[in-house]
Amino acid sequence: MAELTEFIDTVRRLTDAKLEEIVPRSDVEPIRLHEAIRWSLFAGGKRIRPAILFAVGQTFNAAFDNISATAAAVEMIHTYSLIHDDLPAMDDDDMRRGKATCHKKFGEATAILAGDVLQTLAFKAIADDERLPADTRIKLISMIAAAAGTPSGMVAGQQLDLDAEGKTLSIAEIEQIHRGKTGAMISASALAGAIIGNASPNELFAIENYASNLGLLFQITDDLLDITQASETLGKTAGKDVTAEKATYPSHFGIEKTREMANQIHQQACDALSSISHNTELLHQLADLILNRTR
Ligand code: GRG
Repeated sequence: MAELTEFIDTVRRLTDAKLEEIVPRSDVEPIRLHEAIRWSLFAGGKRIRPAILFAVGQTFNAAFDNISATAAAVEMIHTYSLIHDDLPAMDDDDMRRGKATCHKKFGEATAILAGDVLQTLAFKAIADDERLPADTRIKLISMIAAAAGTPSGMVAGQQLDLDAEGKTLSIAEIEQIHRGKTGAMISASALAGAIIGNASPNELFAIENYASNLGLLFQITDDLLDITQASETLGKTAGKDVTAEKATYPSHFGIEKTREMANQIHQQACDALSSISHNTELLHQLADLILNRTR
């Protein structure tokens, strides 16, 4: 695990350096918008999606310099989604990444615009990345845009999640929400690493399977942490799922059964790696980290 901690530190350093290049400190108007973007982007997120992207890229021998811009892009899309998710019209939250949410600090209009900038600049970062061949950039943009925007993607998952509040859902419906809201961008991060590393169609298929289990696992552990951890540890308001009557695995199955399911899904993620002939130790370690995470 010491190796994984070192790897994640490297990922954080490389991703943050690229984000600093894309959104540097600036005293050009509109300064308020600029500060709002940086407030959320550099608030101390775990950088899990970049970690998945770098780990898959490394598995297929991609150079780190070829990964950084896409890693920054997925983190920008993720941060935009968190800013918008926290708005009063959605989850209405005051705390994110251990700080005031973007709209609490800068107002709703600026928070919406900060999210808009992050989303559009994410695609520009990939389009402008001259280290990658043009066809790779187009593949990445198309795949990531689909993960965010199609009916099985992140935004649609958010809509289903909002629609589900206060309702009793079937397990298939809960899973559909999770696969969209959380899983789509986690899968996109993994697939981006495989695309940059020129993985074969069979390897892409295996990574897709690994990542779709990882995405589900991430959301299930998120649901468990929401119940079992304090707000200070999570850096966001704990216990909100129960208050908002959210459809979650623990609300459906209870905590113990949910833990068992998390173990099974972790195993499925690991099994999906067995057909890959490259060294997948790092990807196994990432799955372990997500299963056992405490924040
Ligand atoms: C508003 C378009 C739009 C989409 C919202 C990401 C999302 C979709 C909503 C956030 C609420 C939530 C709990 C989503 C599940 C995904 C998730 C666990 C997000 C938090 O990701 P972490 O834990 O956050 O990686 P950090 O802050 O560490 O980056």
